[in-house]
Amino acid sequence: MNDTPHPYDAIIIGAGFAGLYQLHSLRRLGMKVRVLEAAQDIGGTWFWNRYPGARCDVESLDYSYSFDNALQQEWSWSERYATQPEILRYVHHVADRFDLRRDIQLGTRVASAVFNEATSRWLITTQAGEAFDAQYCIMATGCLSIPQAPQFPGLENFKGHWYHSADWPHEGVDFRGKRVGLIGTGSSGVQMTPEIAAHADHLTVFQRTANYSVPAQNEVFTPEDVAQAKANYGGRRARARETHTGHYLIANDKSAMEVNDEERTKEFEFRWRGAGGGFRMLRAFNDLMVNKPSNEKAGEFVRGKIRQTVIDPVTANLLCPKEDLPFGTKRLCVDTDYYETFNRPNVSLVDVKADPLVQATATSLRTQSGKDYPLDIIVFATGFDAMTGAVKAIDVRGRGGQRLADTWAGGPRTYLGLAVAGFPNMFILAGPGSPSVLSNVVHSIELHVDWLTQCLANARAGGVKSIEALQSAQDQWVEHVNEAANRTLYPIANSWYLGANMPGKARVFMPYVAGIPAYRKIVTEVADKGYEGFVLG
Ligand code: N01
Repeated sequence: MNDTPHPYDAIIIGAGFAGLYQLHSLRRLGMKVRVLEAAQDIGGTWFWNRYPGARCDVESLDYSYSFDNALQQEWSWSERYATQPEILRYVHHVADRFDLRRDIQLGTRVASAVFNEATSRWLITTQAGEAFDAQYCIMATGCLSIPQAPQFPGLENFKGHWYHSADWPHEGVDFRGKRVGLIGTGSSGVQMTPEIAAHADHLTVFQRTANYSVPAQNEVFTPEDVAQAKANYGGRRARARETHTGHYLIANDKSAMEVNDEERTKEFEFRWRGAGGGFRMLRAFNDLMVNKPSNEKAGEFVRGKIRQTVIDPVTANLLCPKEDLPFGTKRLCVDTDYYETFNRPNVSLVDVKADPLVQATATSLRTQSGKDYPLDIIVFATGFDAMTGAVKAIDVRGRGGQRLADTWAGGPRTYLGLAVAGFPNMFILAGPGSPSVLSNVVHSIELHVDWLTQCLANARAGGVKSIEALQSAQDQWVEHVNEAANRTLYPIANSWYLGANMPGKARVFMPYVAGIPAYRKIVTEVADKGYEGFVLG
């Protein structure tokens, strides 16, 4: 253990999109800042998730920083939906351009963060025992950073190889000549399926819940596309800021029930074939996520597409999401040739809801009924301890030694998704209680970083040493977040938005569903009223 902790104004935990922009912003205030990053390089999510086919489901022109016009003018995206390597190159470009690396410490996993009430400062200690003393502790730890995989007994004896989508070998995996089993049909599994199928001898997809997937309609940008996008970038960003999710898209302001069948199908077709992408599909009508009959129309449309695409009717039926899973209430998947892949002779689909996977043997995965699936490679695309996992993995202790993990045992409780009562001078970027994963998360990150940077600048100017959310303000916010969610269909699904994918995790809808403009208005008013709901000490 280091006796004299290194003193900083702020420690930022995580060097993904949020951590990098927060570092840049606080540096501009003249603060002494250090970023601690567990991985061996920067990039956060985009460092870890390098599985075949990994790409963002938000368009590259939106999924990028807007804070610096020169940056967005000099960087050229090559595709509508960028691949993981391209996004990682962009992150590196940003780090180099703004000379961020000198304040980032890689390979450094934070073990604990303890608040000192006498000094109003945080003692942040790494797993290696290095200690940092900082006025502010900023969690830029990401919403999807702690991989989650079923603990199959016998996996340790499996003679082949197994991988998780979020911890993928840097050298890649050679699937040629191999029998591959893929568990999970969320965004990661859906993206990987066509890529693995193209190389493996045989791919078995183990599906527990059929989810909805819509085509990305990805395209390679021509030089003219890029020039045009750059010429209109200001307008694009301005429009994106005002949409519900912070994306540049056209939201239809009609209900799916106020139009006739022909008009409804035309709109869905336009979004399926032309516009593409999940967020555009969710905005095909203004009530898809709040009105069951409207939602069901979207669900039926996708099921129709699956039945048209997949030749074998049994497989098609199995791939069709059931009616008890409303459209879009689990994160809508965005794919390229996912359903088409099940027409390949080397791909099979297994229903592991009917007959769950229960164990691994030396050479296979075995289901409850005793059926063995012989495999050379197992791929887990089984998701994450989302939204709270990375924060709770750190032993965070606030006022009176209270542990954040205990405070959040019944689900995350925040004020504005930014701060937690009892944990002064600690902030969370794009975490639970904010639009976060329901939005263009880079936009949400910028919103949070800009708000927090201004808050800390004001605190410094006013001689404020401690900023703490009031318990009453937090309670009201949590209630508001829940009410907003309960007005939608989202809570019906057993999704990771609710923590339902994690055994034993409290079932609480974690992101704020009312949209970016509404959220921005609230946080702006809070600041304008002298940080209402916070105690400035
Ligand atoms: O994880 P998931 P993900 N036996 O939790 C199944 C973002 N993302 O990594 O639904 C069998 O969505 C589980 O089944 P069920 C995006 O926000 C974005 O795919 O729980 N199956 C489910 O099918 C996304 O939502 C991009 O019944 C088991 C799957 O594993 C989030 O990350 C790309 C099982 C997990 O799906 C997470 O996506 C990738 C078991 N024991 C990710 N346990 C893009 O931008 C779990 N499952 C495109």
